[in-house]
Amino acid sequence: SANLRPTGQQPTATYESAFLKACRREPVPHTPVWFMRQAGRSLPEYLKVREGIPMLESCMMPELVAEITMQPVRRHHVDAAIYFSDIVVPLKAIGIDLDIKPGVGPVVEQPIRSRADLARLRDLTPEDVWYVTEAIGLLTAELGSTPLIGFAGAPFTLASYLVEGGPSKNHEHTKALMYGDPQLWADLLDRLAEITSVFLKVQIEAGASAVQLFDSWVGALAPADYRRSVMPASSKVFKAVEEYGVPRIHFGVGTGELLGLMGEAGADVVGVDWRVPLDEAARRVGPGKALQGNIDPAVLFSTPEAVEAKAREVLDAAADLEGHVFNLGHGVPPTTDPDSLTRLVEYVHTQTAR
Ligand code: 1CP
Repeated sequence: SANLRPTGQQPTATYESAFLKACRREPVPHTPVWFMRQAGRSLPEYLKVREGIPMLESCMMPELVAEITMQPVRRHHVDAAIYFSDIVVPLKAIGIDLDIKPGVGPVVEQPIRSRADLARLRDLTPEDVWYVTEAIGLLTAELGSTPLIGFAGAPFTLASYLVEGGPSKNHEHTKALMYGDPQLWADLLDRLAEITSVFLKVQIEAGASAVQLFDSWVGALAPADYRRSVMPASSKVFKAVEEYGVPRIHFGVGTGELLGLMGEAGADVVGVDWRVPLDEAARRVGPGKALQGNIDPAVLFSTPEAVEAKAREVLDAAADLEGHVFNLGHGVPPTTDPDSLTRLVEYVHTQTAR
């Protein structure tokens, strides 16, 4: 069957897209490209439609979400769209009192640090995030053969916002809980795994062709702590969506020492930041998985020649990979010149055309 999903019909052209082929480690017509945080503040058309609308409110407006998700596809001709939302949206949807503050990020009014606090994390239902189903319905109609990537925050990274109360450099409260009360920590991550699993299922059932689990801040942990205190919850999420047969991407920043374990957790594609060359990352991850990445986002502020040289370096390191999805090593910085991204997509496509 052209469609591995048990429900609905996915157009064969989507299944046969370069992005999904690379995720499945099949031969591709060209190396597919998309960018983490490709929608957003680097695009003037984004700033225009978001004017006067708070971030979390915008995530609950299906037509606006569809428009913002389409913007980088139209402008840059990337090989995949990523659903416009934020990792804290499912937490907001179950009634956690949080906001996304401009220039700061997610801020949680009452952090979760005790057994009693845990009771505030109720189950997520598809009805809680009706706007996601509606927006993805609009998107699959408009995207044609371009696949849509759904995403969620991984249990550790979500926990870091909930426990710290907002963005944090050293994740001190989070680690204090993890080391100091392992049972409460395990229960917290398990709760978050349940919520995240439902959130990803909703996106896949609505039409997402792949999912990415963002464990952005898990690079703060040593491998032994990752294996003991994080991997069970992340594995649970990957297992929960396994039956759909859509590629599962797993990404974090500063995770060079964790790449093998992050693959082992249940990913089909492992995202790599800019610190580890892809040939070395492939050795750490082992066979049977595709890789995604990994040009340093900061090079986008340099000259077009420097961007091309760096892109060439990434493609050379990826030459022997089983499957490669070209991406940045982390998100598009807000002040990036969008033309540098358009040129980069064009460069990778022409350099790798087969
Ligand atoms: O390409 C796209 O469509 C972007 C959609 C998107 C994604 C994938 C947004 C919109 N947020 C995210 C995921 C996300 N959110 C992650 C994982 C990805 C990553 O590592 O970058 C994380 C850690 C967050 C949390 C978050 N939300 C931050 C980081 C704060 C910190 O701890 O340093 C910030 C600044 C936000 C707000 C946010 N999310 C998205 C946008 C466009 C914004 C900016 C707010 C605005 O425009 O008002």
